[in-house]
Amino acid sequence: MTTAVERWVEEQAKLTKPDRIYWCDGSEEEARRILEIGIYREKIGAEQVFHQLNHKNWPDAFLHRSHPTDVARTEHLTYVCHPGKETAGPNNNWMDPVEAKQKLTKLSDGCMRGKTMYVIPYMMGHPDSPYSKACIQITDVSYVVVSMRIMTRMSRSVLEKIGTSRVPTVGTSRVPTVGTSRVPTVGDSDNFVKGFHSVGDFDPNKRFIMHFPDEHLVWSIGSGYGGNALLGKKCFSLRIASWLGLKEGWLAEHMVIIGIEDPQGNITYVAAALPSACGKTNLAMLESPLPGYKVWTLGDDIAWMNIGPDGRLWAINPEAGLFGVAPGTSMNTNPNMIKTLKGEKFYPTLFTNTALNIDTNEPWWEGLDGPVPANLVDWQGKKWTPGNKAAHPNSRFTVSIYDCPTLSKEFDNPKGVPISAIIFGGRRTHLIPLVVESFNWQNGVFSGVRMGSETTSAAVHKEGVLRRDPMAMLPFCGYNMGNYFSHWLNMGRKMANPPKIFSVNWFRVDDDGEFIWPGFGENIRVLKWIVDRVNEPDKIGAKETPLGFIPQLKDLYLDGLDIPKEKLEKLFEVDIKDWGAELTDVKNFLEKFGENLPEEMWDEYNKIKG
Ligand code: GTP
Ligand code: SPV
Ligand code: MN
Repeated sequence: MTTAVERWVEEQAKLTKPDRIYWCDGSEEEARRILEIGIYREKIGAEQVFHQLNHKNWPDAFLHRSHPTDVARTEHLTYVCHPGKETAGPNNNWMDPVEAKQKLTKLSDGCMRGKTMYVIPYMMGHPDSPYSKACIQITDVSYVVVSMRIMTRMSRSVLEKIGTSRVPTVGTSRVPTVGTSRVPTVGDSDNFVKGFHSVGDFDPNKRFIMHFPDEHLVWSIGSGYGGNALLGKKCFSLRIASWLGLKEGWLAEHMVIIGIEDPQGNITYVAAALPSACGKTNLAMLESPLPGYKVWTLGDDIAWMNIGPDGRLWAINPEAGLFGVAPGTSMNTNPNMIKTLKGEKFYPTLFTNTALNIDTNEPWWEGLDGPVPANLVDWQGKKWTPGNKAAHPNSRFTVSIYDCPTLSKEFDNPKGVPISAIIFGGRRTHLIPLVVESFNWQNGVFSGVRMGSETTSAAVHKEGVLRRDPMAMLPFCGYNMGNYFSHWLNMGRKMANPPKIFSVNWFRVDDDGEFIWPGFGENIRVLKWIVDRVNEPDKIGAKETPLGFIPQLKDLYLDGLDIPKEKLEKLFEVDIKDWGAELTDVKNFLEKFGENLPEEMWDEYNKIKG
């Protein structure tokens, strides 16, 4: 008797016509074999392969160069295919599912000819967690297989889980306008998330990342880049999972999870949403310069949050690895990440599109410690000349979270950790204060909704342009964000003890365009204020403003910081008359959601507008 997984794989093979089908077991031995083949291919001059780096300085680390047109997420080619356009909302590209499948079927016909189809069984979340999900991805790229081994819990035992795991309960959500979409009854043995991935011929004109939320299916063709190709990550754990969260009453968010330990040894758990390339990984591994304070890492990109029996919000990180931005990472900015990259617990570590020091055979990127090496090849393997970027600005590493020296001992706790504070933050060079505490849940949800951020190189688009990015989820919410905002409000109502909500901005600049706040490790000073406001609100001061509570300089621990007072004060300026353009921009954005925008958001808007 064939299983549902075997039947699905057979169907995909019939379409894609690979030479071979290989079922991955997720073992280290398997990863070593795949890498060896890639290294051999490099030696004979093939493309899309692996280069072994200096093992002494970077144990078990390999460099991979991607196709030069394929170096970041492509939001304009990413679609969410609900049966109704309204369900996808103005925040998503939409295509009718039938039409989308016809298009993809055509593009996928024979796309794996001459190649191996790898079948990857994996879990998002700890296998014992009630919140985890079993998934299958097929791919024709060995780099994707090795990356998935690092980023997820990949194992044959997942196959046994499929067929016994529970079918998601549907229909508990109280949000009105999703009623048009049909949720198919998923048979028990069919209860797995399906990911179809092929790079096709890398043609950017034939590149699509399509999501079919009701079928728990992602279909991605034409790109081998991270978020486009590692389908457990943004595609499933955010776009599809956010939809499951709406139906089932939980939240899938683009958030860091950390535990902040104070000098008494108490640990307060916090989740923080910042847009792509805006500091999540750095925050997740923060090394505190304040004596007695320590940050424990649970996740750097994605949080799944459920309401526990105690009425609190409990978070798990569904991932098992870190896919982080290389440029700017150093012993100075993020020592724990450098230690993680050099860790030897988990095999292997991958670098993608960094530069290469050809004298020492080490990876290199702008901002790494030490002098610029004399002999570099750039991210495309060409001799580097000063004045050009050596590493691609969105070059990244893929490394196991188990190699992280600050990994929380709760990381593998199937229940997750209880969240006491939620932080929203954007990259804003002007206007937005360093930190603000919201008045209450609804007011905090609005601070997330009106969030803006200047665009980065994590996706293909013009950099540095301000765009609204609610909860850092604009590219990742798998349905109409108007309904997503209602869902957030509903979650607050269902909790006996909801987290406090804060917003932060590390990126305000002075008149010379220099960052005012030192950021990185020093962000612990802001976290300390947040934790104190959560645990001892009467003991620690704050000033009321139209946006929320803001610390005065005396309320922040600033000892040892060498920044003039006038400069620091600039970080907290809130002059509502400067907010005209900002509020107009927020209003224009809110209007896009029409009837789907909850009334409460207009109430909050009007309170600030005054
Ligand atoms: P994704 O992986 O794309 O989701 O990004 P991320 O949010 O994890 O961002 P990451 O921590 O990798 O940081 C991205 C860039 O922001 C890097 O170049 C960092 O050096 C820089 N950065 C991070 N934290 C700070 C900070 O506190 N201050 C300043 N000025 N820059 C920061
Ligand atoms: C992001 O862009 O937010 C990332 C990298 O975390 S990717 O996985 O490619 O989306
Ligand atoms: Mn991210």
